[in-house]
Amino acid sequence: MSKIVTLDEFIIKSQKEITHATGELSRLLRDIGIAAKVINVEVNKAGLGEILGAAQKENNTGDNVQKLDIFSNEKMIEFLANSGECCGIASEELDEFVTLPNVLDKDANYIVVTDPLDGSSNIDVNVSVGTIFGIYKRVSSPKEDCTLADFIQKGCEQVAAGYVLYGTSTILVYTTGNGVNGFTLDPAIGEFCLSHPNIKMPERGNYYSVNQGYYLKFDLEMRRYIDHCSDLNLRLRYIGSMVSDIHRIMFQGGIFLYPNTRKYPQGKLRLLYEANPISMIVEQAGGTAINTKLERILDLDVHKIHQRTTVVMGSKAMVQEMKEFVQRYSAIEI
Ligand code: AHM
Ligand code: MG
Repeated sequence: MSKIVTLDEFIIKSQKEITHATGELSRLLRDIGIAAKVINVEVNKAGLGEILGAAQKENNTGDNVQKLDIFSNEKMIEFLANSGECCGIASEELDEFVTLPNVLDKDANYIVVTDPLDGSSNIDVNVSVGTIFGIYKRVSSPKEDCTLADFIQKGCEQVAAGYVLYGTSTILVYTTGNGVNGFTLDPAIGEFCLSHPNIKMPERGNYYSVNQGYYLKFDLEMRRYIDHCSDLNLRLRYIGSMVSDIHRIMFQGGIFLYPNTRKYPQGKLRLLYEANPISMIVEQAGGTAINTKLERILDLDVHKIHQRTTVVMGSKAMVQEMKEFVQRYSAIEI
């Protein structure tokens, strides 16, 4: 029987392989893993919300059942604040970034960007959701509070990125820029265990993932490309939770698109805490991540925390083919 490798063991082992590693990033990743476990417990009992609420009323505790995305946000902040390695957080649930005070009398050298519960509209109907995170080294002085400059670094400056998918099982996938590994939560021992080492995205796949309900709102070249996917008899899969849709593509190959629409002329997804972390993972697994202007997402300038972007990501050969469609049909439209 092969030995179980837990997330903590894997992080420590990987740290040893990096010369001059200080252990700070490892501690941060470990604490994100703990926050994910706490969020997982709550996500799993989401359907019990009303029952728990009623019980609380009877007990007159005065507690409110929190919305899960707020709960997840608070847990991420709480665990990152305790880690002592994180000086600030930007989150989908916060208008501005928050500054975390130094604990343990040491400088905190990292900032974290996160969508604590992506696709949260799926919760009420028992469909998968996810947590997304990206980690950067701060560029401001460790002696001061973090600044906006720490958060508006390009995605290619991330030192680590990952997601947690709360699906039929709970899986944490992360990269520190040296390949991608996946860890499934074993409920029996309460640990994330290495289940998908060195994930490589297939060059092609049979899936395309896009909200085809917006078809008529897409630009001509995008409509042509989607027609092409349909002509090829590719299977359309769209869960409406980016983490879940991308996770399928990580293993089975395919392409995920969220183009501009009339409602979202810049695209809907957020560059900082959705597109950039997922792009780092996709690229590290051998895939490609660009916007509909065919620019590499990780090279895009970040101007503000809640900036939006269009997204095309997935298997290398399929994204390349999509690029050719855009080049061909946008030329005709001009
Ligand atoms: P959220 O962060 O508010 O949950 O929105 C992000 C989600 C993505 O997970 C998903 O890909 C997309 O929004 C779905 O949007 P739409 O319903 O427009 O297809
Ligand atoms: Mg989101």
